[in-house]
Amino acid sequence: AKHFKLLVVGGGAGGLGAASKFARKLPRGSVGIIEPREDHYYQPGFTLVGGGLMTLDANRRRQEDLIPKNATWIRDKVEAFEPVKNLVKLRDGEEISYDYMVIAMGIQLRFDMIKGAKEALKTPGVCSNYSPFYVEKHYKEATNFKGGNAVFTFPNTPIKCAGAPQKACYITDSILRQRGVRDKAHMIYATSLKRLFGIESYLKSLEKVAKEKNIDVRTRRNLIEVDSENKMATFEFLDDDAKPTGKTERVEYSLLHIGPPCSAPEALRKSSFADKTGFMDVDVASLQSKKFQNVFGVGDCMNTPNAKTAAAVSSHLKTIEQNLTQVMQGEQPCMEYDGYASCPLVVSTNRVVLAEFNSKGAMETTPFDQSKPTYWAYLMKRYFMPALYWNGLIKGYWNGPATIRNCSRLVKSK
Ligand code: FAD
Ligand code: UQ1
Repeated sequence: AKHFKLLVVGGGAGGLGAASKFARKLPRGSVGIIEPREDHYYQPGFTLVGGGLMTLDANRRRQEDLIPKNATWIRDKVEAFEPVKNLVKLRDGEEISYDYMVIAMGIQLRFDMIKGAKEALKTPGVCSNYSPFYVEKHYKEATNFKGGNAVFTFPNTPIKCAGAPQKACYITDSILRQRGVRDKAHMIYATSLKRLFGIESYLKSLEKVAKEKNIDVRTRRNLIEVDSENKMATFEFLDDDAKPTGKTERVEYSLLHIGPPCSAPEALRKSSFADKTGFMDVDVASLQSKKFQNVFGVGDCMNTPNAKTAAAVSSHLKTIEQNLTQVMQGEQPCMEYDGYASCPLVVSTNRVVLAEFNSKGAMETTPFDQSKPTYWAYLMKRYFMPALYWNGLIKGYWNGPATIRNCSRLVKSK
C-alpha cells in the first residue's frame, strides 16, 4: 500500500494550493494528491463564459500540468475514509495511508435534487453557469432569446459563490438590451433567501441594480421541478425559516438558468469527519478537524460560516500552512482564519461590484468604495483574478489580500 507524509484529497483550488505549499517544504515524494478529473477549470471564469466574455477553453487546464512537480498524482476518487487507521479507500479498492491529511473536496452540484432538472438541462432554454457542460449554453440561450420569461433560480442549500446566479441574471439583462429585445423579456430572479444578498453594504447596491434593470425579484421561492416538455418551472414557497410552506407556484419559461442545490461530497458526508449537515466539522479558527488532529480542511467542503469562494481559499491556505506545519512539529496550531471571502458581482457585461466580506461585514482591499459597480473592478475580475489564480493561488503563493487591505486602511485614515 502507498503511504504519504501528507495526503491531499481533491485537486481543485484548495487541494492544489495546499499541495504546492507543502511539496516545496517537504522532501520529494512526501505529498500525494488524489483527484479523479483530467480537466481542471477556473470556475470563477464560468460567469463570464455564460456572458460570452471569455471562452470555456481559456478557463481549462490539464490537471496533469498543474500537479506540483514534487508531488504524486493519484488519479482516482476517495470512496471512503478510515481516519482511525489514517487511511483512505479509493474507488478501485486500493488503500492509501498518511501521517497528515488535507481534505479539499469542494462541494457537490446536486441537479438531481430538482425533479426533472437533469433531463431539462439537455433541452432548449435550460442552462447553468455552475457546470462546464451547460455554461456555454447560457450564452447561446441569451443570444437566441426571442421573448417570454427568463427565470434565474437560487437553491435552498449551501452553494459556492452565492452571487453567481445573480450574475447570470444581470449579464443576461445586458445581452438582451444590447440585442434590443429586453422589452420582450420578463426577467425573474427567484431565490430561496429572504433578500438578494446577505451583507448589508452590498445589499443596497444590488437592490438598486435589480430595480434599474427591472428585474422581478421573488424571495423565499425554491425551484423543485422542471417540466421541460411544457417549459414550466415549479417553485415551493418557503417560510421565514426557509422551510417549505406547502404552497407552490408554476412559472412558464423561455429561458431557465438553474442555480443548483449543493451538498457535501458523498464520501465526506458518509465519513466521521462530517457534522450533521454533511460538511467537514472543523474548528472555525484553526481549520483543524474537530475529531482528528492530524487532519485539516480547506475550501468549500468545510462547515465554516464563510461564503464558499476561491477568495476564501486563499485565506484558508494561509491559515493551514502555518497550523499544519506547527502540528507536524508537535506544537498547537495558533493561526486563526479571519472569515474572509469575496464575490465579484458582475452586474453587466462591463461593471462589477467587488464584494469582500466576512460574516461581520465588509473587508475591502482597496481604499475605494467597492459597493459601487465599476469598470476597473470588471477589469480586475476579467484579467487580474484569472492570473492570480493560475500563477498565485494554486501554486501556493497567494495568501489573500490581508496585507494590501491593511495598507489601504492606512491610506484611508490619512
Ligand atoms: P474545488 O475547486 O471545486 O475542487 C474540489 C476538487 O475535489 C474537485 O477537483 C473534485 O474533482 C475533487 N473531489 C471531489 N470529490 C472527490 C473525491 N471523493 N476524491 C477525490 N477528489 C474529489 N470564487 C471566487 O472567489 N470568486 C468568484 O467570482 C467565483 N465565482 C464562481 C462562479 C461559479 C459559477 C462557480 C461554480 C464557482 C465560483 N467561485 C468563485 C467559487 C470557487 O470556484 C470555489 O469556491 C473554489 O473552487 C473552491 O475550491 P475547493 O478546492 O474547495 O473546491
Ligand atoms: C481572490 O483572491 C480570488 O482568488 C484568487 C478570487 O477568485 C478568483 C477573487 O475573485 C477575489 C476577488 C480574490 C481577492 C483578491 C483581491 C486582490 C481583491
